Amino acid sequence: MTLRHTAWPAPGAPGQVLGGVAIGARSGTPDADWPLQHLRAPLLSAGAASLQEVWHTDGPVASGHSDGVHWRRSADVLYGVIELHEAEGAPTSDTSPLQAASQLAYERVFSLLRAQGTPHLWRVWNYLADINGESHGLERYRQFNQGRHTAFVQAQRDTGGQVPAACALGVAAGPLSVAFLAGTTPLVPLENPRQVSAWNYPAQYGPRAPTFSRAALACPRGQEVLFVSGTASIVGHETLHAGDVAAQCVESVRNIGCVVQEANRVARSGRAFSVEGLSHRVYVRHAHDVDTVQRTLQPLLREASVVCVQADICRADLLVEIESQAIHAMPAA
Ligand code: 3EB
Repeated sequence: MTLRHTAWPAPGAPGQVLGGVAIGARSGTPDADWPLQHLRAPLLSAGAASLQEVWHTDGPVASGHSDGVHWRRSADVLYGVIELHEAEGAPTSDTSPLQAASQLAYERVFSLLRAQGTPHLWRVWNYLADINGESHGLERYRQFNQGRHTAFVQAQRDTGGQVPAACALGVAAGPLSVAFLAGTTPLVPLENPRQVSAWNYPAQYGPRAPTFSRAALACPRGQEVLFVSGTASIVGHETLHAGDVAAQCVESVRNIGCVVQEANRVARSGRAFSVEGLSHRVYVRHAHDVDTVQRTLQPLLREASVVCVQADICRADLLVEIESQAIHAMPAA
């Protein structure tokens, strides 16, 4: 499995495409015939207005559309995307449209993964409109958490411990968009000793805790992949440095460093992961903070690849969130 950044639309790339994400302004590109998540958020990094990140694999692939999920798989890895308009859920008197749509999206993902024999959900990218807005007496991120949690319970999946790495960000408008990587082999979930596990957050952050692990190690054939979830300036369960975007950047990188250290206790490729060796996507709440963010991160992340995107973070007091990943080859057996 490899991940490539390309201009959008992508020139013919070698290897088989599994799927990917297009970040930034839509430019009238015809939809790809492989699953492509559209992250409808401004790209803040210097250069182009849009960027495509594509997962490649070698060997034969199969693809399909199942119940609204567009997917493509190799022998051991499946990438999929589902976009749902909130009206497509089945709200009841005590579930909001967003909650119902979130539950439905995850139910469809889980039934696809069962059918495809790739039950292990490794990494999920969640985007929804107006994440900090309130309706039905609850912040919309918390409604999303309720729907996601219910789907995990109904599929008889763990809601703590063996849960995927993830991120959940707000965009200005558009459908609920969920992309995911899953596989035939279990992930090794990782937690951050400086942070309360998100699946164990106290009720002050909503009636249902978020269902994600701080990071996951997954092993597609011959490789070890580290997915670090969206990571923010949270210590214990509390936000630190409200109002100070530079300090939030430093705290977030410190958290990523701790998770990387946890990964290195169990990694088996023989090569240690490091913060400078990961590639990062940085979500910045206020576009005008991007210079401060880049200036603060540069000495910490050095030569690492960093893509900055404007998006809303799931707590109103968070100004920045960073997610990261790296792929290491396993030594030949
Ligand atoms: C946090 O640590 C910040 O709900 O899937 C980070 C990563 C966050 C994933 C999710 C939320 C999610 O609580 C927010």
